Amino acid sequence: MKNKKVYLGMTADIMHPGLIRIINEGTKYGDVVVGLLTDAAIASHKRLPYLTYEQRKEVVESIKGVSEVVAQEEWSYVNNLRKLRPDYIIHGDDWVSGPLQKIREDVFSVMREIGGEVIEIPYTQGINSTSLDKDIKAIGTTPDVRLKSLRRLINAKPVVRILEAHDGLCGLIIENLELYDDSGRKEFDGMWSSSLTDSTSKGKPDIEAVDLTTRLQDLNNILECTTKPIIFDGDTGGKTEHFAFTVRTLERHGISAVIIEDKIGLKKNSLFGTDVLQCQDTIEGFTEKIKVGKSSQVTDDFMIIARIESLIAGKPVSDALERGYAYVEAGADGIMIHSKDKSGDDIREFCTEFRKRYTHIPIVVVPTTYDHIYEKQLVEWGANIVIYANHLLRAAYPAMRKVASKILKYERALEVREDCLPIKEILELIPGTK
Ligand code: SPV
Ligand code: MG
Repeated sequence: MKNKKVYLGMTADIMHPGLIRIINEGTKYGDVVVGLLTDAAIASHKRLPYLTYEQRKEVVESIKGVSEVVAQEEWSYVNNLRKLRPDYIIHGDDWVSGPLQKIREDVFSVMREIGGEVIEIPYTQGINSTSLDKDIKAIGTTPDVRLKSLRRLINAKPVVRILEAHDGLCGLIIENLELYDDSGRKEFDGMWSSSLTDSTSKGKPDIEAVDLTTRLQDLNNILECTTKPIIFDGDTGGKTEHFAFTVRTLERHGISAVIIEDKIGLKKNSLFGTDVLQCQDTIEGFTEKIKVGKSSQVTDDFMIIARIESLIAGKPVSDALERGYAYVEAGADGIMIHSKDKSGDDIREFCTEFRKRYTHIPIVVVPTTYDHIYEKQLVEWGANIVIYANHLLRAAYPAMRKVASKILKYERALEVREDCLPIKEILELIPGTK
């Protein structure tokens, strides 16, 4: 007689005795089939696992008692259970209450439908993926793991949400902030190292006057206290010959991507649009820069993203598309389309057209002026990465100015007490301060 089939769903990022116990329990009932959650399934509800799917699969396949590993492509068990029709599913009893309750209800109903049984075993207190998740964060990351994580996120999530960071504190907000609502868990996926905010925070104009070495010093503070991926604003990329070195330097630091814009001459911030002289490079000139960059990178995972400034320069969407196609053909790993138009119409038109030709090349958008458009809409148009390019600095400056003016006005600090983080909280903000 055929053995009974036992289904176990797991992430298996970190092996711990709780998982081994559940597998051992499973073997008592039949052949254990592990439904290993893919990156995409996990990213919909939790941070991306440390190990890739293939790495986790290799580990789980080698565990005694595991007969087979199959991919579970969704957070919900339902589709796999219907497909595999196991006799049993085993799960820790931690799902009886809390956020997994709905998952449990669905599992019970499918198992009833297919005539199987749900077995709940006592949850292993103290050792579970969530508590280990915190420990692994404390260990930090390596440049290699961080660098790779952006491509993994693009593949795993409908939208990769990036926020500007110009110092370690911004980095910590982006690293740690999470929000739960009806749609599940939300977080920022990574950081944008912006030329505008990097320059402004140093009291310098955004004209490539702050050199790479200086920008890397501050970026290093962010790297020290975070693990999420970083996209570096490379301005024009500088001279083509210099860009080759920039790429290697960024890679060595574990930066995931550089975005360079197709402008030449003295760079001015794009949001000036045609109010200042902005000179676009020729297609030939810029594709050459992309090619040189691509041939100088050491890893396979680093991304060079080409930023199209046609709309900023007042040119039509057709010009932007022509450039986009040429940049992709030259080897760009993604396209950033920028605009200062408030409607978002030109971005929608570009994305929709571009997607007809290239279904998978990542599109990056920066909704600074068209800020009424929701991420969901941007994704529907075809965007993969949304960068909130300057918001933390724009938030900090008025808050600091307000406090400074009030102290001047009242000639004491009592009136700003409410505007400031309480002393107790600032002392507790960074672990290890006490
Ligand atoms: C930056 O953040 O520096 C950018 C985006 O390049 S923008 O300021 O809109 O040009
Ligand atoms: Mg910039």
